[in-house]
Amino acid sequence: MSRELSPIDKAKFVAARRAVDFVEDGMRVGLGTGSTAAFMVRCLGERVQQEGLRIRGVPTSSRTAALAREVGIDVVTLDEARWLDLTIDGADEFDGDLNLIKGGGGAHLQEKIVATASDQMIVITDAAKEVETLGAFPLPVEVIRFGWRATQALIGEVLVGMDVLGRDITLRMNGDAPYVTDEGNHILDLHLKRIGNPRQMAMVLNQVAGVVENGLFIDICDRVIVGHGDGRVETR
Ligand code: ABF
Repeated sequence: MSRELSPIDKAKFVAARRAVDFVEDGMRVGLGTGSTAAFMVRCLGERVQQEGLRIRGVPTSSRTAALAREVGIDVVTLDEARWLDLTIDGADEFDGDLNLIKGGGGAHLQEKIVATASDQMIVITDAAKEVETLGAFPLPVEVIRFGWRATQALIGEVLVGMDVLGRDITLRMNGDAPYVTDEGNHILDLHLKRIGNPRQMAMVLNQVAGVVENGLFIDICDRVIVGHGDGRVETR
């Protein structure tokens, strides 16, 4: 799978392949969403097919569920698994404290539920995702559809007192229509540019009426595996 890849895809692939080494027979594994996680699912599928690895996979999105079934992974729901041994997922940004911004793929609600119902979370990324301070990537916030414009205004008000560089909030679109998540909600993207206090931001946002979940993963990630285009892999 790795021969004809572009440097960025090679970076994602080598990180994904390294993460799969942590999966042991009999594990219940959370399966992330995004292109890096897709490499991981395919690598896991190879181990299932070639080694007879016995795992139960809990997908974090409908897209991942389809791919996992395609490669022969035994897909179960989180309720059936009850608890997970390990979740492997991608990210949009990570900082020195291994705090993350996730949700560029529109699945951070289910991703956060799965990750927090796991003994361990491993994030797989390329080197471009490593930042000094979170926030350059727009922070996704999942909101219920009812009154989403009011929720947007309320979020704008709480941002006034926060340590950020930007305060634009946009409704994520899917073509000409608002994006709708697997749970039937909308996503607001917060263009904050720099989040001075991610821990505080994560708590404040989830207090706003209409907010379901934000894309800040604080104290959830245990290990980040960083891939490089030349095939090198680092662990944070
Ligand atoms: C998903 O992976 C999302 O949370 C995040 O936005 C995405 C990163 O995508 P990619 O691996 O394609 O860069 O888990």
